Amino acid sequence: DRDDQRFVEIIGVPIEAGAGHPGALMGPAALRTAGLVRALRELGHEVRDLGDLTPDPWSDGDAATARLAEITAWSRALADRSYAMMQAGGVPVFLGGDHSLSMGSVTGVARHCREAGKPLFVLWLDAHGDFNTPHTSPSGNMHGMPVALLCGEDGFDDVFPPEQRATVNPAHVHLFGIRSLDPGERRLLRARGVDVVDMRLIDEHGVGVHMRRIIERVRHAGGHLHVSLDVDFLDPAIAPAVGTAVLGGATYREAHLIMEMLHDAGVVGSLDVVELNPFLDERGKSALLLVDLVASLFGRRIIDPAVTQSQIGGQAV
Ligand code: B3U
Ligand code: MN
Ligand code: MN
Repeated sequence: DRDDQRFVEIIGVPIEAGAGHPGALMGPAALRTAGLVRALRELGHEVRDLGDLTPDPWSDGDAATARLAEITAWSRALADRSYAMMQAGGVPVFLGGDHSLSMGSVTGVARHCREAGKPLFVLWLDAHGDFNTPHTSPSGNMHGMPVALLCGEDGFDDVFPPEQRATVNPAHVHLFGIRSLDPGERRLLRARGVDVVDMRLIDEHGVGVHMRRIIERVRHAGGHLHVSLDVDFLDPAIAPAVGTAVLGGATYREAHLIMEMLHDAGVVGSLDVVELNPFLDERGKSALLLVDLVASLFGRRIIDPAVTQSQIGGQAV
């Protein structure tokens, strides 16, 4: 019996049009095969799997136009669904699919938070900043742009109609695990005052210091924290199932510690798990690791601590 049981609603978003490599559309299926629903139920949570989202049909044209039309269709459908899931009072979990899906998931969450008068904070666990715009992107891939869209940057006018738009304050965004930025997005991140916890900071201070700082800020504001977990946040040695692997990622133990601290703080209200490309996995190990990390985020622990934070002089989180 635990006092932290939640109502968790899961939805698959099998989109890969935002990525440079095909395969991410198999992500939701692989996460289900790896036992995501079972792991959450074993922790005592009430879990409802809504299946996969289906967007309205989109019109095609040349390749680039078709890709934009497809991402637009998914984003609009997901923003409405995400809002509805928030209104239902549970913790929505969005299974990707490439990271462009966060344009929809976070927009729906932001609309709910705006109406509820709750400050929204975003923790973006990623190797990349995902702060390119159509003007700065070297690749044109939209999975490298969702944070810029969410922060209201120019160049995304056609993705959402005005009545569906809901943005995030760039000063409430925490990028974490960053080790690859393009020149244009680096300039924009600085200009907008986004907090970037890069690998240099993590190596020097450890993940705990920065997680405590972020958690404290959200708690002090009485805020909602949306966590967006890109598989490439993790080191490719432990999570090879990504199209855009970058050396020097988070270790197994850093990643679990982050999830455990987030759970104990009780601030996480919504989650994306994105960029899993099962076609590139090794015997399902990345999918299985992600399920274990989500389980840590939802309360799985090695043993209930006998020594409390105050006994070791740690800062309460
Ligand atoms: N910053 C590069 C690479 C990239 C961003 N996100 C991913 N890759 N997954 C870009 O294309 O915008
Ligand atoms: Mn990434
Ligand atoms: Mn990403």
